[in-house]
Amino acid sequence: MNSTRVAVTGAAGQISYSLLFRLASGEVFGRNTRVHLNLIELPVAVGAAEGVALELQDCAYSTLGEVNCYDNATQGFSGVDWALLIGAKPRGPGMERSDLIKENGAIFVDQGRALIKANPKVTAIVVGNPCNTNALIAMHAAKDIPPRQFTAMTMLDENRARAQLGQRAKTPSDRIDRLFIWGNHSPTMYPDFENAKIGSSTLEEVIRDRDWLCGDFLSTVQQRGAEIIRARGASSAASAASACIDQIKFLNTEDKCFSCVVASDGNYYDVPKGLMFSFPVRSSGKGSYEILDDIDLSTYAREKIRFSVDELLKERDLVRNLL
Ligand code: NAX
Repeated sequence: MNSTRVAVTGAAGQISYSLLFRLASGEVFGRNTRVHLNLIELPVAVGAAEGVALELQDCAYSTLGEVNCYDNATQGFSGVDWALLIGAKPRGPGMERSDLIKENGAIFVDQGRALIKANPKVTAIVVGNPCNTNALIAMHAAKDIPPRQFTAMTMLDENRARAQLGQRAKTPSDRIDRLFIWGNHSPTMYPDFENAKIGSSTLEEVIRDRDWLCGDFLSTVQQRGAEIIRARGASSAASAASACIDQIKFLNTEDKCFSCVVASDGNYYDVPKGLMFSFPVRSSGKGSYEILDDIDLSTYAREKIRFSVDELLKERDLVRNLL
């Protein structure tokens, strides 16, 4: 039997409660891989993480190995193959996005440094918001780990877009190909419907309603997080966990194409070097990927993407002292 070790920060939080059981069950890494879990929490919440560890044991998954709880990232990241950076401070009442960026920045400096203890081939997925900029900070702090081992999550945004388009086209969402999210995991993200396909048709040949695509579709996907907070009184959790599961599976599935926040090297689509940006990627398996370089972007798409570039440049300026 193979084995893999996965660290999860924010292990007592809502997303983790939907994620950990699926990681342990064999669904993600297969029936022949034993999954060891390192649950990392703040000291104040490590007791709750220990409760989750008890429940994990009680599922009697044959694929689950050790479950250990830690109140610090340095111990928690020791030897891990996957680091899922989910824990972050939530935005409090009256708090500006810029305050949140600065407050969470410090957490991701510490966590990036702590990743030195991980397997040198670790794959990091940042979920905690603002996830692009947090990933940028962690990537800079983890000096010995190649930038391409850092990713952040826009898979939830892709799934949201896929679901909306599937409903509108009256087709199963997995028949939609080449649907990718560009940019920041924020309302400036751009879900590129122009390059999407359903079977051999373009999406726009099936959904003959560009006003809807440029209007309600875009705003629904871009504002979905806020809509869920309004309806549920809490941010997306099970759907975020599901997207994180998708991202891990896809990073392990050769040739799978999907949306992923990765470091720009400045060579693709005029995105400045060094930004953590959501691109279409093709998985090379085992946690690795290439950016797809053959997407034709219209003037309309380029303008939308520019907004997100500008927003990420501003976010980078806010945390420049941490880079
Ligand atoms: P919760 O507040 O339920 O849980 C967060 C947990 O993280 C808490 O238990 C807290 O004690 C822990 N934590 C905070 N700082 C930590 C640190 N330095 N080390 C270890 N643990 C720490 O939030 P939850 O709903 O689980 O969401 C977690 C993060 O995901 C938030 O930042 C949220 O904004 C973000 N999201 C990201 C999404 C994405 O698509 N990228 C979508 C969903 C979600 O909004």
